[in-house]
Amino acid sequence: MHQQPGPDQQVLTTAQGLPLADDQNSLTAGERGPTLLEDFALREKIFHFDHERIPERVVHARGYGAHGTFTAAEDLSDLTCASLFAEAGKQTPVFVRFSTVAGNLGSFDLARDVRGFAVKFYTDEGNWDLVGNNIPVFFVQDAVKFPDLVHAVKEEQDRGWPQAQSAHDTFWDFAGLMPESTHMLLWQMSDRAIPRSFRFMQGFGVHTFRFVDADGRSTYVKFHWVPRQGLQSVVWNEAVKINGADPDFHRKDLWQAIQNGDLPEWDLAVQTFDDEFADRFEFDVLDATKVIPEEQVPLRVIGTLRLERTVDNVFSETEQVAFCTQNIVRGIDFTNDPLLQGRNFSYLDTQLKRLGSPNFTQLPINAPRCPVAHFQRDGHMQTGAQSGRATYEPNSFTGAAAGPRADAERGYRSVARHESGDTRRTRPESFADHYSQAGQFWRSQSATEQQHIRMAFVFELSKCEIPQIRTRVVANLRNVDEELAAGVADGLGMELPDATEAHQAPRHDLPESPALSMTTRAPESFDGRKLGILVTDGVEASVLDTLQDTFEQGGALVETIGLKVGGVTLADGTRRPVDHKIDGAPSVLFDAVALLGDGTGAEELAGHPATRDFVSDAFSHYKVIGHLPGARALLEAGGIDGSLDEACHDLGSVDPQEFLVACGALRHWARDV
Ligand code: HDE
Repeated sequence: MHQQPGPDQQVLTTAQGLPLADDQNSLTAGERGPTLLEDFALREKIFHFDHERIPERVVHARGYGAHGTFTAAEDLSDLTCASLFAEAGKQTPVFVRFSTVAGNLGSFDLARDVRGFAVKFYTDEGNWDLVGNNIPVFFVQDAVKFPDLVHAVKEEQDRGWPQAQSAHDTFWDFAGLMPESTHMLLWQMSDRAIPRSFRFMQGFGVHTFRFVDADGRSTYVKFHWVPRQGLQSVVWNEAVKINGADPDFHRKDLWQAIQNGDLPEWDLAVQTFDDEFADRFEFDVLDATKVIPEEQVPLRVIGTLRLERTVDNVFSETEQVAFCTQNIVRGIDFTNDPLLQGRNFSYLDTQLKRLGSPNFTQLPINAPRCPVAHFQRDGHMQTGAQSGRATYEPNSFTGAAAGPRADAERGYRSVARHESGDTRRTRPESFADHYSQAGQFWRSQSATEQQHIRMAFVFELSKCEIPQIRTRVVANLRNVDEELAAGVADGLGMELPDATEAHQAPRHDLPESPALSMTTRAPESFDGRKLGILVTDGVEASVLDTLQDTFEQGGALVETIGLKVGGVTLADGTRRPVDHKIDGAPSVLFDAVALLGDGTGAEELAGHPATRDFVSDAFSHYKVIGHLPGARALLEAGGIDGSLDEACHDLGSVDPQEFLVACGALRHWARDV
């Protein structure tokens, strides 16, 4: 059907700007005749459509981005001359992209996986890309093993599955044969790999970098992003169900939070140290499979990142953003970490493949927000019309015709460092301890965290069809912790194999590092989290309103769920629309739930199979539950009426404010499920 443009509407044109009279019909010879080749409007439209896709990222394909601002906390000139840290309060625009690693662009958000945490700082001296993850260590020590790792975790080539999962033979085959991955496996099997949302996870630069001051003095630095929202994850059974109920759970969460003005924030903190510390530290600071415990080198907060704006166009911004680890600024430099050195090649190379032209730096999302002047010319999709006469230097022209020149004082200088030695392909002996920090991580977890790690190993290895693959991994785990290995072997129903012969004997005396446990950074309140209210006909309007207002004033998001999306009829006869129909909003989508039911309304809802799952899942996922006395039928439907515990609150007697405070607790782990 043809619609004329309204007074404020633009006229539809071709890409050449030609206004179109009709976009409903192609040009044919006669009313029912063949389509004419002459129809340039049809050809142009379909031609462009045919070319809409670009190659997805070979890893981190599925991601979600947002714009924000970084604010420096202090003048850091004692450590670095990077201009973004020059004074307290200095602001730098940023673009952040979060991602999963293994899945394709269209995969689900709650894969058990590492999350990317990539930040592009548009500084006044060029772009700095801090391309990090939500886990501070990595699977392999040398870039040469990265393609093998990724091939192993991606879907298997002879069958094309599994999608976005490490729970299959090839991944665990590789992991078992690469003992250096053991520390990372402990993190990957922890709840960190199933975060509640991007807003509730840490970020890490992983490698050791350098800060460089104005005199060229360098200090080693490790970067950490610490969420002011606290750390929170879901449980595995929940993750599996969220993927079905809402595959876009994480991207929607970030979008909703920003749209609602609940702007997420992270502190940027650093660990800095010198050569003397590096020499005496138990492990090599160039080895990306190791952390430096915060108890040994404490964090220093140097600024805060706030995400403020969702993108206008996901393709132009989130898809076309091109992070490159080689993008650094004056005051920051690399180290010889062999993983980092390899990355510095890979990212630039991959952007050319994805974006098709070396001029990808001119796309608005990638373009620096400071003056850019160089002699790089032409190429596919050149959008700049560079002026002047000389396109080389030195040249003898003067003024604008001469073009730009390097500035020995203001320009970037690499740190002067002394390197020597024979060329060779060997792994340094200082990288040889593959188990000790894995053991330290394990011992630093709470009992609940340990249980989840053990269960994750059992789940993943149960998906491996080849018994020797399971055996090899458990043999490696014996070098981490005997109890862990025995627990996993028991869960798999197998004999405990002999321990793998370690290249370097594991140490079991590294002290616990409480900072490695998520429990030390749990959220302090329900602020920024989501309450799901199951509501039936017959509920008092004032009860629903007070609960909703209390939570919203406490910074929470509230969504209501009923039998029909058209709404419920409250006790006073008024109709109240709800946000979701029960089948479309299982309790896995909420951090806590309230069951507001009454009489026949509650009985009717209780008869629905989705209600049973809503209630029983909320309970078995350790959630705080509020319930009105009239919601008895709902508790019965979920089979939990006989097992209510101290995290199940009777909203007939408990004040909504008290319930809000109770919901602030992460989960009721003590619950017997
Ligand atoms: Fe990446 N990685 N990576 N990686 N990585 C990519 O670049 C690579 C590594 C990380 O949101 C690719 O643009 C190699 C560690 C993030 O756009 C590619 C090695 C860490 C993102 C690439 C690593 C990361 C990527 C794919 C081993 C944490 C997503 C598409 C030497 C510190 C960035 C792209 C975004 C993306 C290569 C290891 C983080 C192919 C060769 C360690 C967050 O260039």
